[in-house]
Amino acid sequence: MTSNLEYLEQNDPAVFAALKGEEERQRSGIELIPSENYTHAEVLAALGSVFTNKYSEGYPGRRYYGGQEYTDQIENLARDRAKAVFRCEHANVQPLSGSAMNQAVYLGLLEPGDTILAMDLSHGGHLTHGAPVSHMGKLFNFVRYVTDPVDGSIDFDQVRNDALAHKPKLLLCGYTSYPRDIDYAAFKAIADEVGAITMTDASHFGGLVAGDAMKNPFDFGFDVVTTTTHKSLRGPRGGMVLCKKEFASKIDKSVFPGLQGGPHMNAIAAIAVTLLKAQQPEFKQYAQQVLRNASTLATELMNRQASLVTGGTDNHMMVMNTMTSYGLDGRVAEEVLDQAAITTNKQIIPDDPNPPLRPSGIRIGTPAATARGMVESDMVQLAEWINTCLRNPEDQALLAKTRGDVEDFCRQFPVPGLE
Ligand code: DSN
Repeated sequence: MTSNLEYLEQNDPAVFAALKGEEERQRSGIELIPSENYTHAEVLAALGSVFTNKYSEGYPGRRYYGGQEYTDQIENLARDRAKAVFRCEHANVQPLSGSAMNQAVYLGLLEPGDTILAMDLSHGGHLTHGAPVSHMGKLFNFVRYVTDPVDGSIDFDQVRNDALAHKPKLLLCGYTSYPRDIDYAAFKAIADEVGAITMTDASHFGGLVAGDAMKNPFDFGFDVVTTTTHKSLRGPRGGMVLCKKEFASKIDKSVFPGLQGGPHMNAIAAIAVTLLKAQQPEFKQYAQQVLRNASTLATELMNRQASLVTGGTDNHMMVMNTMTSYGLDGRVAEEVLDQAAITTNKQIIPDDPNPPLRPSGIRIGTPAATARGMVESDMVQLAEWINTCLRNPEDQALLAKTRGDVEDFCRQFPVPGLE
């Protein structure tokens, strides 16, 4: 029988060639962007399934189209598994992305113009946490807290003062580029003092919470947790809003019909699969290994020449100041490492004097490398390559040789979903 991929090869060789090229890129290099990962073969199967053909506006048992007996099963499975994995009362698995899930929370629980207290973009917050260039930054009154210039910790005196002064309706913690864990109890105490809803954007570390390797905000009484499904959770691209029952109806109405139309049922099937995987003992081991690898890589980089924002990591990522470490801006550092088949991403650092496309740092993370089976001893080798390349950015022969070494090394580690 002809497989779907064989049809693609025969009938659209241009797309097929790009797909094969990307497969080989993912196989032969080391993926260190902290928000990327390798998903499971079962997730790829669900994503490429006939669920992509189906419209399912509404929710299980209350749809606007017929033919929903299997989509209802799938969405109920995904919701129930999400509630079990994250120990929460309600789950909405329909958001198409991380931005949509955060927008759904703000638009569902607040009124335009309401105040939200959240982390500043250059200190690690996400665009949807109120960056002035985002629509959310225009629609709501965001007040932004920053981190301590010396140790990178969150200054809770400042957060409390801002909360007392601005009376936010929502207090948001969570990050896209911050290498430390969160003091949920401290955030909750401040929110309670001013009557704010508590929300964590756990997109980066959702998988580490699911795997019990990092703290769960619901254990501290948080109201809402959002997470993308494709980062440390290792699922398809998508988002989830998890919340207490009292917010369930507002959240569901906000996602549909407030913000979105038809959910992507193939992605929801893949989220269900992802959450079954997240309940297995192997996933807990994976989550712990992600943290051990990050800790080792951070230490090994700092033992060489690297300066890391906050002086290390508590989670899966580190933010390297490439200007002070190597005299390179983040764009050049990213390009140098790309030449050696080591993929990172340029990143602004706290109060970065440089613009976002030429920032002062890069982000490095371990979820994808760990998914391939890399362990602490491999992190020592990665640190050595990263340091050597960034010390010698003009040495084309060295970069080419390192690329060969990296590709040989990577052959030992099968890529989930590909092999
Ligand atoms: N793009 C994601 C990240 O890389 O962290 C956040 O949206």
